[in-house]
Amino acid sequence: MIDHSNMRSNFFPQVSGRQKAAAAFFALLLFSPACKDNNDIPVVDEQAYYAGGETTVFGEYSQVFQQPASNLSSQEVADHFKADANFEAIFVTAPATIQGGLGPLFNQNSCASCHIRNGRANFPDLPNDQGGLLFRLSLPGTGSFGEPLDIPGFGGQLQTKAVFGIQAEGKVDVQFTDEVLQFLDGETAVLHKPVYILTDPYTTFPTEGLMSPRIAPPVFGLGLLEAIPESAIQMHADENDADGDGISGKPNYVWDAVAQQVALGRFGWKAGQPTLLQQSAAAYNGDMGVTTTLFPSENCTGQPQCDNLTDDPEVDLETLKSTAFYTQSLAVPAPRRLDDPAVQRGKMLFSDLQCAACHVPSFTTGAHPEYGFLSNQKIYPYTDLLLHDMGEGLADHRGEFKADGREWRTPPLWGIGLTQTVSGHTRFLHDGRARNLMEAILWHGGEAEQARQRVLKLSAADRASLLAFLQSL
Ligand code: HEC
Ligand code: HEC
Ligand SMILES: [Ca+2]
Ligand SMILES: [Ca+2]
Ligand SMILES: [Ca+2]
Repeated sequence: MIDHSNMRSNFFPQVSGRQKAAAAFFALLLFSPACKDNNDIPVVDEQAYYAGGETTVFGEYSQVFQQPASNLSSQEVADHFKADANFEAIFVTAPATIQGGLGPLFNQNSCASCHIRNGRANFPDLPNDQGGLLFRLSLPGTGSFGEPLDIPGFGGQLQTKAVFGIQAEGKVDVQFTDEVLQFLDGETAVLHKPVYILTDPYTTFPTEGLMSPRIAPPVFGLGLLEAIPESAIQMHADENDADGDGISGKPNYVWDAVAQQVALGRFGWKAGQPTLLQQSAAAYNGDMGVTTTLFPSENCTGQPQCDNLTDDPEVDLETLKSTAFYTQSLAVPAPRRLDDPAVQRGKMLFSDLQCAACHVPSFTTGAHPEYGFLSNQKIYPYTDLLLHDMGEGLADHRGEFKADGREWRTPPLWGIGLTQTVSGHTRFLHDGRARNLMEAILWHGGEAEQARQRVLKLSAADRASLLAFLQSL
């Protein structure tokens, strides 16, 4: 649960104009070379402290991803805390008067047990693993809307747990191979490449079956991402790389089960979900075995071990909407130390190295269809919400609507510097393979290969500055 002591403070970083000028002067003095546009004294964009616009909260503590947006009305605050209880609610096997309906197949029994403190899940090799790494499944090919094809007997997701009397679908073992990389200055980094092996399948798993590993990502700020106008996202798309910079982001278009039509995908590591309502309903169904009005069939329909009946929704529409509201009404944490010379240097490198071409620093939200507090906010998410070919090293070789087996959605970077504080680990990327921020960068390939090559050529001081910038977010 949320601990409300001491952290709803709304302090604005106390930096005097003179301190800022001094910091800027030092930045210039110490770090002049290389950056093209370094002739001006770097100016701190004060507005960038409000990474989530008026929703922003300030502070650096382990519950900082669990705060309600700062601009909620008192009614919305009350709704948020009701929604918080849904996100935390632990489901149990039916029949039960409250929170019944877990399974028959599931990965976890509550939203919060994967999205721990609303941050990212632990990788399975960490001691307190709670199953927050799950596997999407499909057969090669696509359905009529471009959706992945279910595997008979397994569906679209591997559930590693089951209620009494039913067999879990299987388990996954992970093994690593190491690759050593060298920076131009001779320093080395080791990339830890996971290989996943399905074990104990309850029935034969087809040899052509595809598996895509996905770690639970942070869930704050998502209402704001939902409110970015589609046209603003499309503006950054450049599917055929017309401008020749080597980067060709493309939007995903996915099935919207409420609107019954194709819609822009925004959520999930391949942007496979169009709205937070649908993402939440899919999570209830796939991750917890809990049916809703949106997805009323149990996740093991079609399996010989299930009754194949469509039962009453185990969560009603009001609760589903409320759970989605939780992820819509969380605050974005403010960046820190933006006036630190190393952070400023890192920020310049971030754009010079081409990171900002995909991790687009800023957007202004449009009118959110339901919640005014998300509308017209200048935000700093560092994502374009587009799909990019990230090369063979990160490929899962499994498509999802318009995303192919090498493409991933640029993840937002806001709050990434708080990962250690919130989660007690620093595992990154779609399956949590990277053990720190530098490894995450060095895994980049494909459209980001040029950016990666530039990072390998940086001096140790510049590498530290780039990391200092990421840590400030
Ligand atoms: C078994 C672990 C697990 C459980 C339980 C779980 N999630 Fe997730 N969640 C994930 C994973 C993994 C992803 C990424 C999915 C993908 O890429 O397809 C995700 C993605 C999301 C996202 C999208 C985040 C983004 O940045 O795009 C939201 C929102 C979300 N989950 C909400 C929920 C809610 C609400 C619940 C409970 C009803 C829930 N989750 C339960 C693992 C879990
Ligand atoms: C071509 C687009 C592109 C470029 C250029 C790019 N990134 Fe990324 N970045 C991505 C995508 C896509 C992912 C997710 C990949 C995955 O999870 O497999 C990612 C992931 C990350 C992550 C991990 C995020 C998380 O939530 O786990 C960090 C950190 C990051 N990028 C930083 C950088 C930095 C620093 C640079 C510049 C040196 C950069 N990126 C350049 C697209 C890009
Ligand atoms: Ca159920
Ligand atoms: Ca399944
Ligand atoms: Ca381009």
